[in-house]
Amino acid sequence: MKGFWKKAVSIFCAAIMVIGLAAGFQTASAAAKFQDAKLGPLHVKGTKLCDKKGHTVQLRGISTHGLSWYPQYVNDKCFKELHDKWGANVVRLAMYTEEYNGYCSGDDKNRKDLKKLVKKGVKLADKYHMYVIVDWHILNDCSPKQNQKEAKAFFKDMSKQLKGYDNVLYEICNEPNGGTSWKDIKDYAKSVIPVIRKNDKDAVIIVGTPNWSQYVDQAAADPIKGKNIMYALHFYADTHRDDLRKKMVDAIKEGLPVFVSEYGICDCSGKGTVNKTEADKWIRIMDKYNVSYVAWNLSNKDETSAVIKKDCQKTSGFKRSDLSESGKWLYDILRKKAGK
Ligand code: IDC
Repeated sequence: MKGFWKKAVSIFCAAIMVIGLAAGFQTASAAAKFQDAKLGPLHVKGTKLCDKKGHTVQLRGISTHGLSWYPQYVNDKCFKELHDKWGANVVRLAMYTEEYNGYCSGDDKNRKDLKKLVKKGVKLADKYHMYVIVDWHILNDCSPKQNQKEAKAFFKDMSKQLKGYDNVLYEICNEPNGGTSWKDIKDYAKSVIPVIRKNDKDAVIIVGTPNWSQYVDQAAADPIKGKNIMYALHFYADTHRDDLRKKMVDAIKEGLPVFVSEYGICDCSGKGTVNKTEADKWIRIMDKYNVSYVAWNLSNKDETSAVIKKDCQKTSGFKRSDLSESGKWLYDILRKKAGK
């Protein structure tokens, strides 16, 4: 009798384990499917980003550092891991225009290499079911008008080369600054957007706003005509707090589709204290309004915004112990949001 009960109990336990494992597996694969099911062309409806069925989509992911600077992270294993393990559904390819061998300051070979790298990034993102932002990363060149001619040529060629990739969003000027007016940005956007539209009539295009992509109120007061246009708001949680959050919410309430195409949880120098309390306030409010958010930055640079520790030379296969404080925070947030 004793033996019978022992056997019965162990069979029962084994059955429970099998059911548990199957349920766990199902949840994981359901979450993965949920993420992937969102791929396909996106469009903007009101203030929201939507998939082809009209369902609201929230993109959450990470931005590369400057592509010339840290090209090594644009690799197959790393992108696979960002999707499968981190739960990212978007990667931003930040291509500086001026700094560090930027697209406009470097030579012809550099320009060719950068275009190749952008294309590689788009293909890898596509392979691993992620959206991808092609970012014309102006910064030292305060006004997008400074390199407008080069921008037009770049977007003309890239949108032609990337024809047929439904996963591409174009960010046409990272952060206008140095007193650049909304009028100047609008003029620039009006000359660059048609160039992209010629090859990709429906792609979502993100436009930077004055004062390092913070004055979304100015864009809300005078938006650009045309469809599938979103407006960038960038924040660094230890610097930008209630005031900028209010600016974002007010702009959305006025009907502006806002996209947080870059943020950090440290201060605006990309360094300094990691402020998780303020970061979590940002996440809550962005989630509430379904705003997409992309974290700065995928590198091991010695700065708190970098997600990889400075002494880690790996370019994939990251362990938790390889991640910086902001890296661990991001990893946990992205996984949680993706249901992993
Ligand atoms: C910073 C990088 C840093 C680099 C610098 C170049 O983190 O390694 O030396 O650019 O000027 C932005 C910009 C982004 C900045 C980031 C942090 O879009 O390029 O990256 N930041 O300063 N806007 C607000 C903060």
